[in-house]
Amino acid sequence: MKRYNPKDVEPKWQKIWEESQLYRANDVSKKPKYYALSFFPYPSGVGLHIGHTRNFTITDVIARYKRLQGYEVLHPMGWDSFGLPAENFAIKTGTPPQVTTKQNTDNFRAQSKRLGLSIDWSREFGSTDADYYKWTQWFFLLLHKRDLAYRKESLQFWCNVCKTVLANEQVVNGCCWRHEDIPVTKKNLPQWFFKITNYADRLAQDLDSLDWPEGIKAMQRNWIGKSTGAEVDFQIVDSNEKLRVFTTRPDTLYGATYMVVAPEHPLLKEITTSEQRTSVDSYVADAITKTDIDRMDDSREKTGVFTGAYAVNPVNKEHIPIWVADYVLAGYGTGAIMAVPAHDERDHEFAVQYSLPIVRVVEPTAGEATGDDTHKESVFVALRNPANNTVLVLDWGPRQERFGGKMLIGGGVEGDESHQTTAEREIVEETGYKNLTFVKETDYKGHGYFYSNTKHKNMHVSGKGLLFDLIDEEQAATNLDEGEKNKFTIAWEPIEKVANLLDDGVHEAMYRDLVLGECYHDEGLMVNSGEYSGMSSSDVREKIVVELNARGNGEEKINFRIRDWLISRQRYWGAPIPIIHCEKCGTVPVPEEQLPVVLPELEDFQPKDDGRSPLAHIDEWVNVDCPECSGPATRETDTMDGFACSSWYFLRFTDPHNDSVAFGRELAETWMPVDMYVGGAEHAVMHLLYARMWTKVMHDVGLISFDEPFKALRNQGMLLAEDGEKISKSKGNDIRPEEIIDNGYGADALRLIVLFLAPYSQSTPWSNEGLGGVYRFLQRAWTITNEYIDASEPTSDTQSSELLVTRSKAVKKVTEDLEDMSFNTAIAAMMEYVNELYKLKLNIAFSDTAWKSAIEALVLMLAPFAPHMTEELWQQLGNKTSVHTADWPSWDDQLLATDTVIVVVQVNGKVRAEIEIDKNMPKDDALKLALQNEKVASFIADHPVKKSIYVPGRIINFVI
Ligand code: ANZ
Ligand code: ZN
Ligand code: ZN
Repeated sequence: MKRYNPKDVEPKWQKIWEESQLYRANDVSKKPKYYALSFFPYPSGVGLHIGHTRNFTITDVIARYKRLQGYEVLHPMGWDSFGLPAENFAIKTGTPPQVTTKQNTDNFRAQSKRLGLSIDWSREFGSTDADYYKWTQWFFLLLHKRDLAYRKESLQFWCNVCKTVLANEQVVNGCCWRHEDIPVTKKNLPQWFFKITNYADRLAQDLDSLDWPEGIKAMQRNWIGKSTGAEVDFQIVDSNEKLRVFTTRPDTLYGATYMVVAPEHPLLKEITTSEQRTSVDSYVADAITKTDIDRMDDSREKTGVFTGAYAVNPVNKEHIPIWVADYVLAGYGTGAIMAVPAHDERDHEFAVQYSLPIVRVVEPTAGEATGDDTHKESVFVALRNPANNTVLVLDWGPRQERFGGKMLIGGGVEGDESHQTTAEREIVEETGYKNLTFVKETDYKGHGYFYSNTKHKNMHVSGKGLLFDLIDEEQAATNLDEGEKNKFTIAWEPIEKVANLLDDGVHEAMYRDLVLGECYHDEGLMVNSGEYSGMSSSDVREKIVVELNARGNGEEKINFRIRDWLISRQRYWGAPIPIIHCEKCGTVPVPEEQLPVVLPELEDFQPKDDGRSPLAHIDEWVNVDCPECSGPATRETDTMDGFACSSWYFLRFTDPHNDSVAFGRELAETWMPVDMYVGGAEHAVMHLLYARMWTKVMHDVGLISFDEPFKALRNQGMLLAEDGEKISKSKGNDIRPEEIIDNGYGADALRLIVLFLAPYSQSTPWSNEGLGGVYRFLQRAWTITNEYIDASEPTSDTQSSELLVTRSKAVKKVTEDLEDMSFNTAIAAMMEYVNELYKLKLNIAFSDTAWKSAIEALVLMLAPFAPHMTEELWQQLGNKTSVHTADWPSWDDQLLATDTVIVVVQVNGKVRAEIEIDKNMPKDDALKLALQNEKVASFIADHPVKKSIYVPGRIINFVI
């Protein structure tokens, strides 16, 4: 028998695949199409790292699995090769980026090939290839023609290390995204922008239709920041001017007790009274030197100055003071606000600071009034233990009909007791704690509407929130009867956790106010609001806007937080912006037939501090004739942000060699949108947003019929070093893919281990032991296949049904896991399958005819994961064509119609998943299986499991 030796097998098949162009995507195939794509990699000098390996392997397994299922698969690769690292390397060493980029991409390509990726290499290109960036420039001109690219002088984020401006998306916590410890500064420069704001609404809306991780969608929605509200005019007292504000809460107008304008507000000078002028002027002079980032920092103490002017609140005609304060930004909304200190945190802080009135207009409410509710006056009580900063939480079991779940202490007022007496009585009754001090109570009520299971009525409970502190932990016997006692359990929970634990909105709101000092921002019952009192805030919001509209005092308004995308970079290694500046004609686009504007070779890479690109210093490149008047003119010397180049590369892969158009429509329609896009989560609001915008532009221009580029997106988690640390070259804990291949484990074992370590989406430490384990598994699969081959041809006419059932079970499990991208459990199932085959081999001779399909299924299922080894085995099994063009095995449901049951899996009593298991599966196996479920695993995360309960055949509950 031949030994399994990846060093023989892998290079052999890589060569054969390359020569036969096995993975070439056929544009005119009749099969259904599938486009699998990994994020555009940046070919860095250090070569492919282990994170790339995980990313590329995930995409490759999917591509291979889809091929076996009969799809025509496009799985291309190219290089996002513009960017600062190559340029910085050139500054250090003098080696031009053109040279290092070529070396690095050669290296990346060779390393990718050694991983056995099923890539159609005929489609490879780099964003630095002139026949690619020619079309990037062409798109720039297209945007320019459609008024979607414009130049404007403005104050922009600037990184002093990168020596270039940055887009808002590239500023992370006030620092450059490449240098997370270098705060950005601002520079006033003329800059090129793409008008992404024109697409804000669609970019937010269309997220709904995408099969993307919810976290990424939420980050995009947040970044776009769609905010629906109203603009409202406030008449300024003794003036003809009106002050217009943007508010998301017109329903809180009765609670607006003062107004604030930004220091840059155009009306400020005019409305400031002479008495207040000096203090306003000095405040403004100070405020405008601060960055918006500082001004948005909520941990900063609020400052401001009274302008001396008043405005009229349009709903109640009250005169309210107008202040200037830097927490209001000039660039958002109208640059002025109505302040509602009872319901907005920033306004609240400011009002407390300057003793401005605070008027509550919304009372916390949960559930909805039905009209026939029975009212009961009640209390909501937070009992705090100052000795260890915990608060008592009652758990009433699963929440139903808006009742139950985790709540504070609560209860009904009896007779004419005060809320405080009620609260004290309830605490002792329900918990036994008796030595308490009263701390405070709310001056408003909360409202809960729910259906009472015991009273069989719709209930409305309303009452104050109260806070008590425990003096000591002495407990009296609770005087609950047995029936009532068992209805709930009590637990002391850490103060910072309680708000998120509480299942009832009113309890949560009371807790946030009493213990955390937070405002109430949600919907509720209107109070102190004239004719609107007693209505729900959401109804009032609509009514007030209608009314303001009718009186000409305001209107509905949608605002977006996103700003236009700044794409100019004052750096060399990017695609030149195809624009010429002429004194006579102004901004002139380079005529299309003159594209590409080739990036000239350079000798001095040093960026200058004058805020201009090194290109600005090459006179013979800069000076050109104006394409319109032929007079003297100069080229634009800014280059495009690399994110422009990666905003359409996925389209170019569909038609990579076209030199008359960026891509042919028919080919784009054939392959696009990308069916599965895989990469890290760090591009949530950069690349993924920009690419969506470009796709929408191309759609609107009529170049393509779809307007979203990536149908499904998945993020792989990070691979960490064996000790759980982040991998970095400087720490010396690097894991090099090529070393693992060279050490004799081979690419197949490497591919298996990066998928086997954890669910693909989770971060996980590397494991050398795990690598050994998957290698041994491959050896066992190899050996049993060879034992089968070496045994003579099947002779008997027996067909073991046990073998057939085992095979069917494994195929079903692996197929379902692959559909869910649950690669680690698919591998575990194949390991299990191999173990079972070894056991069956003891009793069932290889002459049994069922062995053929059992062994073939093993090889086929392993093929996407271990493409080299399985190709070799497939050939040894006597096949003349590639295993990678074979058919995915199927299973026989009839064979499996046995004894399985659906078991509900709970975490802390909440249903999180359902799993299908063998009726007679022992407890430990059932628990293990439940823990492998991705949903369950995500809820448990790294909390220790305190207790596992198994009600056979029905429920599993993990207590964490
Ligand atoms: C009254 C109010 C009551 C508000 C309330 C909020 C809660 P988003 O959701 O981010 O769009 N605002 C408006 N313009 C502002 C500016 N230029 N600088 C700082 N704050 C500004 O935020 C909109 C809310 O932020 C607006 O709604 C306004 O405060 C404030 F219970 O108006 B609101
Ligand atoms: Zn930087
Ligand atoms: Zn001209």
